[in-house]
Amino acid sequence: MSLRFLTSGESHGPQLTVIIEGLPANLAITPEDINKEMFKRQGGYGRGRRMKIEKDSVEIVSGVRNGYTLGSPVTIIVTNDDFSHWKKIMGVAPISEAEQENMKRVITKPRPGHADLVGGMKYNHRDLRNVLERSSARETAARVAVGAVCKVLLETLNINLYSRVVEIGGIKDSTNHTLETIKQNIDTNDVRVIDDSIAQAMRERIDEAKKEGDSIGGVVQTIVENMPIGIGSYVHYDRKLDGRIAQSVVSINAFKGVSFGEGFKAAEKPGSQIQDEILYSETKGFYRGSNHLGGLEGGMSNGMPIVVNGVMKPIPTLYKPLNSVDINSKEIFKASVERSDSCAVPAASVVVEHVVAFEIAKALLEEFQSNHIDQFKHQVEERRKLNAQF
Ligand code: EPS
Repeated sequence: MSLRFLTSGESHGPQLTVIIEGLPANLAITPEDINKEMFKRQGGYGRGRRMKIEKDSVEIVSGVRNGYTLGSPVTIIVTNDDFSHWKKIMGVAPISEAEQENMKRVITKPRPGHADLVGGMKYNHRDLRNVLERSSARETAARVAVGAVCKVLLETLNINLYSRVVEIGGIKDSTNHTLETIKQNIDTNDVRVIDDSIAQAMRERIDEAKKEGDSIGGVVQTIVENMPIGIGSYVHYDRKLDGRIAQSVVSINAFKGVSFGEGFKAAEKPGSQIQDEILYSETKGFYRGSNHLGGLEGGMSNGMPIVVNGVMKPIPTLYKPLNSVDINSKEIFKASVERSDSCAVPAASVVVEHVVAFEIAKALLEEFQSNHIDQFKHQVEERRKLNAQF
């Protein structure tokens, strides 16, 4: 059995819930370990008013006793503080049609780019709130909680993850920063970009979009350091680690693409500049002279840092009116909303880091089946020797 999780919860419902199954026993974990990551996801320049209402902090309600995992399912709860304003509308109890009319919260005007229209058609919902409550990016809070637990697990193996923003609304950090520079400058500003002068240009671009009632997207990057060799497999499509990471990243709300290492630039370069040469020394064993491929060959980790890039489209909830059609009257209307984020790229970089952490932890636990943490650590240490022994 491998590591798995299930999330539940609506954006304005009482809470998000997540159950994680397959964690080894005796892993030291506290709510604070998770909360510090939740806090990062809530921040970032360009977030809207909702994040001022929420103070995402988790409660662990099963699977952990006196600071250590038991090996049983771990349940984590994130309370939605905004629910206090939505008790009737989002309540479990049935309400009359008249009450529903009075509340004026029935949504019949789908937003272009969101799940609203197709979701309504698919599930036969005439109130599109029934779609948007679950399709909202609020769900990513639950996935960060899962990833935060996985990061704690990975830290016990000295595997660390770093995430940053590389582009917002066309403004790029094009410098080829070393891993050391990235590590030293991570989390230093509110756009999560390494270079402070670029951060200012990005903030100005976000302000401009906000003033125009528009939204902007960007590119984020996650790096996984100190990955053991041979995680994932070339033998079957659904065991390839890059394929699994790609699925997870593109499943994040508003993500439209993923690449590894130099990614789409590989299309422009000759093979001699894209493959990473194989070198050997007595002290290091086998190693690579470069990392153009982002640490993955044949669907397996090759020991170099794993570099994952994700592309986020601009958020579809816009203040700027776009054409759409009311599902009841069939009249064309210009959509306008009360509340949204103009840019969630910095927050999304945190989400990518956490979904990657889950996929890495899952692949490692599949490779090294373990009931408890010492067993897991021992097997990973043995694998690390392979490089010098092969
Ligand atoms: C979202 C709209 C906003 C965002 C929300 C995603 O929420 P609301 O409609 O309540 O103002 O803030 O993101 C989150 C709640 C979150 O936790 O990231 C949307 O339309 O998807």
